[in-house]
Amino acid sequence: MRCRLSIVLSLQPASFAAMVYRGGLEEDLGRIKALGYDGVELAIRDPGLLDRGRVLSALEAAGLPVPAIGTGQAFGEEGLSFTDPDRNVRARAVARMHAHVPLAEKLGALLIVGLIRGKSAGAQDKSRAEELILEAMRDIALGHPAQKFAVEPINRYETEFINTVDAGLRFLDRLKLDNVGLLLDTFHMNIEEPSPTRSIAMAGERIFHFHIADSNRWHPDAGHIDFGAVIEALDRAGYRGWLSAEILPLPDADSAARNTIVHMRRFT
Ligand code: LER
Ligand code: MN
Repeated sequence: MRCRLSIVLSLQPASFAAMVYRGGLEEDLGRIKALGYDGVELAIRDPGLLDRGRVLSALEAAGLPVPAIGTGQAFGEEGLSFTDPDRNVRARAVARMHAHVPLAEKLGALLIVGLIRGKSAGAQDKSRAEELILEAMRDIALGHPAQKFAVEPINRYETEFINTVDAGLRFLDRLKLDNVGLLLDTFHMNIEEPSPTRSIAMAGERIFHFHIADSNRWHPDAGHIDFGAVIEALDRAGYRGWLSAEILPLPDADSAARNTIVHMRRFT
Protein backbone atom coordinates (compact mmCIF):
# COMPACT_ATOMS: atom_id res chain seq x y z
CA MET A 1 0.00 0.00 0.00
CA ARG A 2 1.30 3.46 -0.87
CA CYS A 3 0.82 5.61 2.22
CA ARG A 4 1.43 9.30 2.38
CA LEU A 5 4.13 10.25 4.88
CA SER A 6 4.23 13.35 7.04
CA ILE A 7 6.32 14.53 9.98
CA VAL A 8 5.58 16.83 12.91
CA LEU A 9 6.68 20.46 12.85
CA SER A 10 5.97 22.53 15.94
CA LEU A 11 5.15 26.14 15.11
CA GLN A 12 5.64 27.39 18.66
CA PRO A 13 8.22 26.61 21.36
CA ALA A 14 7.39 23.35 23.15
CA SER A 15 8.86 21.13 25.81
CA PHE A 16 7.38 17.93 24.28
CA ALA A 17 10.43 16.07 22.98
CA ALA A 18 9.09 13.84 20.19
CA MET A 19 9.04 16.44 17.45
CA VAL A 20 11.81 16.53 14.91
CA TYR A 21 11.27 20.04 13.65
CA ARG A 22 10.36 23.12 15.63
CA GLY A 23 10.13 26.80 15.00
CA GLY A 24 11.97 27.33 11.75
CA LEU A 25 8.92 27.58 9.54
CA GLU A 26 10.18 28.22 5.98
CA GLU A 27 13.51 26.48 6.50
CA ASP A 28 12.00 23.40 8.16
CA LEU A 29 9.26 23.07 5.53
CA GLY A 30 11.93 23.23 2.82
CA ARG A 31 13.88 20.43 4.52
CA ILE A 32 10.77 18.28 4.98
CA LYS A 33 9.88 18.68 1.30
CA ALA A 34 13.44 18.01 0.14
CA LEU A 35 13.58 14.79 2.19
CA GLY A 36 10.57 13.50 0.24
CA TYR A 37 7.69 13.87 2.70
CA ASP A 38 4.22 14.23 1.20
CA GLY A 39 2.94 16.54 3.95
CA VAL A 40 3.57 18.06 7.35
CA GLU A 41 1.68 17.67 10.63
CA LEU A 42 1.63 20.92 12.57
CA ALA A 43 1.76 21.18 16.36
CA ILE A 44 0.17 24.42 17.49
CA ARG A 45 -0.19 25.62 21.07
CA ASP A 46 -2.30 28.70 20.43
CA PRO A 47 -3.58 29.48 16.92
CA GLY A 48 -4.37 33.03 18.08
CA LEU A 49 -0.63 33.77 18.37
CA LEU A 50 0.28 32.60 14.88
CA ASP A 51 1.06 34.78 11.91
CA ARG A 52 -1.57 32.94 9.88
CA GLY A 53 -0.70 34.62 6.58
CA ARG A 54 2.95 33.66 6.90
CA VAL A 55 2.10 30.06 7.80
CA LEU A 56 -0.30 29.69 4.87
CA SER A 57 2.11 31.15 2.34
CA ALA A 58 5.03 29.08 3.64
CA LEU A 59 2.96 25.90 3.31
CA GLU A 60 1.89 26.87 -0.18
CA ALA A 61 5.42 27.72 -1.23
CA ALA A 62 6.65 24.36 0.06
CA GLY A 63 3.74 22.53 -1.58
CA LEU A 64 3.05 20.54 1.58
CA PRO A 65 -0.51 19.64 2.66
CA VAL A 66 -1.34 19.39 6.38
CA PRO A 67 -3.15 16.17 7.35
CA ALA A 68 -3.46 16.99 11.05
CA ILE A 69 -2.88 19.61 13.73
CA GLY A 70 -1.69 18.58 17.21
CA THR A 71 -3.17 20.54 20.10
CA GLY A 72 -1.51 19.05 23.19
CA GLN A 73 0.91 21.88 23.82
CA ALA A 74 -1.92 23.91 25.35
CA PHE A 75 -1.75 21.34 28.14
CA GLY A 76 2.03 20.89 28.12
CA GLU A 77 2.89 24.58 28.21
CA GLU A 78 -0.20 26.22 29.77
CA GLY A 79 -1.89 23.43 31.72
CA LEU A 80 -5.19 23.73 29.84
CA SER A 81 -7.24 20.53 29.98
CA PHE A 82 -10.78 19.19 29.75
CA THR A 83 -10.41 17.58 33.19
CA ASP A 84 -8.87 20.37 35.25
CA PRO A 85 -10.64 20.73 38.63
CA ASP A 86 -11.06 24.47 37.90
CA ARG A 87 -14.05 25.08 35.61
CA ASN A 88 -12.43 28.23 34.18
CA VAL A 89 -9.39 26.26 33.05
CA ARG A 90 -11.68 23.62 31.51
CA ALA A 91 -13.60 26.31 29.67
CA ARG A 92 -10.33 27.77 28.33
CA ALA A 93 -9.28 24.31 27.09
CA VAL A 94 -12.58 23.85 25.25
CA ALA A 95 -12.36 27.39 23.84
CA ARG A 96 -8.83 26.66 22.63
CA MET A 97 -10.05 23.61 20.71
CA HIS A 98 -12.78 25.72 19.11
CA ALA A 99 -10.15 28.30 18.21
CA HIS A 100 -8.16 25.68 16.26
CA VAL A 101 -11.05 25.02 13.87
CA PRO A 102 -10.78 27.92 11.39
CA LEU A 103 -7.15 27.13 10.44
CA ALA A 104 -7.84 23.38 10.45
CA GLU A 105 -10.80 23.94 8.11
CA LYS A 106 -8.73 26.14 5.85
CA LEU A 107 -5.99 23.49 5.64
CA GLY A 108 -8.34 20.50 5.49
CA ALA A 109 -6.53 19.12 8.56
CA LEU A 110 -8.05 17.00 11.29
CA LEU A 111 -7.61 18.10 14.90
CA ILE A 112 -5.87 15.81 17.36
CA VAL A 113 -7.28 15.32 20.84
CA GLY A 114 -4.33 14.05 22.84
CA LEU A 115 -3.11 15.46 26.12
CA ILE A 116 -5.56 18.37 26.02
CA ARG A 117 -7.86 15.91 27.82
CA GLY A 118 -5.52 16.11 30.84
CA LYS A 119 -3.31 13.73 32.68
CA SER A 120 -4.80 12.77 35.99
CA ALA A 121 -8.11 12.98 37.81
CA GLY A 122 -6.20 14.50 40.75
CA ALA A 123 -8.55 15.44 43.54
CA GLN A 124 -11.68 14.48 41.62
CA ASP A 125 -13.28 11.16 40.88
CA LYS A 126 -11.90 9.44 37.74
CA SER A 127 -15.34 8.66 36.32
CA ARG A 128 -16.35 12.30 36.82
CA ALA A 129 -13.18 13.34 34.92
CA GLU A 130 -14.12 10.96 32.10
CA GLU A 131 -17.57 12.53 31.91
CA LEU A 132 -15.86 15.91 31.56
CA ILE A 133 -13.88 14.66 28.56
CA LEU A 134 -17.09 13.42 26.97
CA GLU A 135 -18.84 16.71 27.68
CA ALA A 136 -15.95 18.73 26.22
CA MET A 137 -15.78 16.60 23.06
CA ARG A 138 -19.54 16.84 22.58
CA ASP A 139 -19.37 20.61 22.77
CA ILE A 140 -16.45 20.84 20.35
CA ALA A 141 -17.40 18.20 17.79
CA LEU A 142 -21.10 19.04 17.71
CA GLY A 143 -20.15 22.66 17.19
CA HIS A 144 -18.19 21.80 14.02
CA PRO A 145 -19.85 18.83 12.32
CA ALA A 146 -17.77 19.19 9.14
CA GLN A 147 -14.47 19.18 11.06
CA LYS A 148 -12.80 15.85 11.88
CA PHE A 149 -11.27 15.14 15.28
CA ALA A 150 -9.07 12.21 16.29
CA VAL A 151 -8.83 11.04 19.90
CA GLU A 152 -5.47 9.46 20.61
CA PRO A 153 -5.08 6.57 23.05
CA ILE A 154 -1.94 7.54 25.01
CA ASN A 155 0.08 5.23 27.24
CA ARG A 156 -0.50 5.03 31.00
CA TYR A 157 2.72 6.91 31.89
CA GLU A 158 1.46 10.07 30.17
CA THR A 159 -2.23 10.10 31.13
CA GLU A 160 -4.82 8.19 33.14
CA PHE A 161 -7.51 8.66 30.51
CA ILE A 162 -8.05 6.50 27.37
CA ASN A 163 -4.83 4.48 27.33
CA THR A 164 -5.85 1.69 24.97
CA VAL A 165 -7.50 1.32 21.59
CA ASP A 166 -10.34 -0.54 23.31
CA ALA A 167 -10.87 2.40 25.71
CA GLY A 168 -10.80 4.76 22.72
CA LEU A 169 -13.46 2.74 20.91
CA ARG A 170 -15.65 2.65 24.03
CA PHE A 171 -15.27 6.41 24.28
CA LEU A 172 -16.38 6.83 20.64
CA ASP A 173 -19.33 4.50 21.26
CA ARG A 174 -20.50 6.77 24.04
CA LEU A 175 -19.87 9.95 22.07
CA LYS A 176 -21.69 8.73 18.94
CA LEU A 177 -20.43 11.45 16.60
CA ASP A 178 -19.29 10.53 13.11
CA ASN A 179 -16.77 13.35 12.89
CA VAL A 180 -14.72 11.94 15.78
CA GLY A 181 -12.43 8.94 15.28
CA LEU A 182 -9.15 7.64 16.66
CA LEU A 183 -5.50 8.45 16.15
CA LEU A 184 -3.40 5.34 16.74
CA ASP A 185 0.27 5.74 17.60
CA THR A 186 2.72 2.83 17.34
CA PHE A 187 4.73 4.08 20.33
CA HIS A 188 1.71 4.00 22.65
CA MET A 189 0.36 0.76 21.16
CA ASN A 190 3.69 -0.95 21.78
CA ILE A 191 3.25 -0.20 25.49
CA GLU A 192 -0.48 -0.82 25.89
CA GLU A 193 -1.79 -3.24 23.27
CA PRO A 194 -1.52 -7.01 23.63
CA SER A 195 -1.31 -7.10 19.81
CA PRO A 196 -0.99 -3.79 17.93
CA THR A 197 -2.00 -5.44 14.65
CA ARG A 198 -5.16 -6.89 16.20
CA SER A 199 -5.97 -3.49 17.71
CA ILE A 200 -5.60 -1.91 14.27
CA ALA A 201 -8.07 -4.49 12.91
CA MET A 202 -10.45 -3.79 15.80
CA ALA A 203 -10.37 -0.02 15.22
CA GLY A 204 -10.87 -0.46 11.44
CA GLU A 205 -12.60 2.46 9.78
CA ARG A 206 -12.56 4.45 12.99
CA ILE A 207 -8.84 5.11 12.48
CA PHE A 208 -8.73 8.70 11.28
CA HIS A 209 -4.98 9.31 11.62
CA PHE A 210 -1.80 7.37 12.43
CA HIS A 211 1.45 8.26 14.25
CA ILE A 212 4.60 6.29 13.66
CA ALA A 213 7.55 6.04 16.04
CA ASP A 214 9.60 3.04 17.02
CA SER A 215 9.40 1.37 20.45
CA ASN A 216 12.00 3.78 21.87
CA ARG A 217 10.32 6.76 20.14
CA TRP A 218 13.24 7.04 17.75
CA HIS A 219 12.68 6.84 13.99
CA PRO A 220 11.28 3.57 12.54
CA ASP A 221 14.05 0.93 12.39
CA ALA A 222 15.73 2.16 15.58
CA GLY A 223 13.65 -0.07 17.88
CA HIS A 224 11.77 -3.36 17.67
CA ILE A 225 8.41 -2.47 16.06
CA ASP A 226 7.62 -4.52 12.94
CA PHE A 227 6.45 -1.75 10.60
CA GLY A 228 5.87 -4.20 7.76
CA ALA A 229 3.24 -5.95 9.91
CA VAL A 230 1.75 -2.59 10.96
CA ILE A 231 1.35 -1.46 7.35
CA GLU A 232 -0.14 -4.79 6.37
CA ALA A 233 -2.67 -4.53 9.22
CA LEU A 234 -3.56 -0.95 8.21
CA ASP A 235 -4.01 -2.04 4.61
CA ARG A 236 -6.28 -4.91 5.65
CA ALA A 237 -8.24 -2.51 7.88
CA GLY A 238 -8.86 -0.32 4.81
CA TYR A 239 -6.81 2.62 6.14
CA ARG A 240 -5.86 4.96 3.35
CA GLY A 241 -4.78 7.95 5.44
CA TRP A 242 -1.41 9.34 6.48
CA LEU A 243 1.51 7.97 8.45
CA SER A 244 2.90 10.81 10.49
CA ALA A 245 6.29 10.61 12.19
CA GLU A 246 6.18 11.80 15.79
CA ILE A 247 9.69 10.93 16.84
CA LEU A 248 12.67 12.15 18.81
CA PRO A 249 15.14 14.27 16.81
CA LEU A 250 17.87 11.66 17.32
CA PRO A 251 20.68 11.17 16.51
CA ASP A 252 19.81 14.56 14.93
CA ALA A 253 16.69 16.01 13.31
CA ASP A 254 17.54 15.45 9.64
CA SER A 255 18.89 11.91 10.18
CA ALA A 256 15.75 10.97 12.13
CA ALA A 257 13.54 12.35 9.35
CA ARG A 258 15.61 10.73 6.58
CA ASN A 259 15.83 7.33 8.31
CA THR A 260 12.04 7.36 8.73
CA ILE A 261 11.48 7.83 5.01
CA VAL A 262 14.05 5.21 4.06
CA HIS A 263 12.56 2.58 6.36
CA MET A 264 8.87 3.30 5.69
CA ARG A 265 9.31 3.34 1.91
CA ARG A 266 10.28 -0.34 2.13
CA PHE A 267 6.62 -1.02 2.95
CA THR A 268 4.59 1.85 1.52
C1 LER B 1 0.88 13.06 20.99
O1 LER B 1 0.51 12.71 19.69
C2 LER B 1 1.40 11.91 21.73
O2 LER B 1 1.62 10.85 21.18
C3 LER B 1 1.61 12.04 23.16
O3 LER B 1 2.63 11.22 23.60
C4 LER B 1 1.77 13.46 23.58
O4 LER B 1 2.35 13.56 24.79
MN1 MN C 1 1.14 10.50 19.07
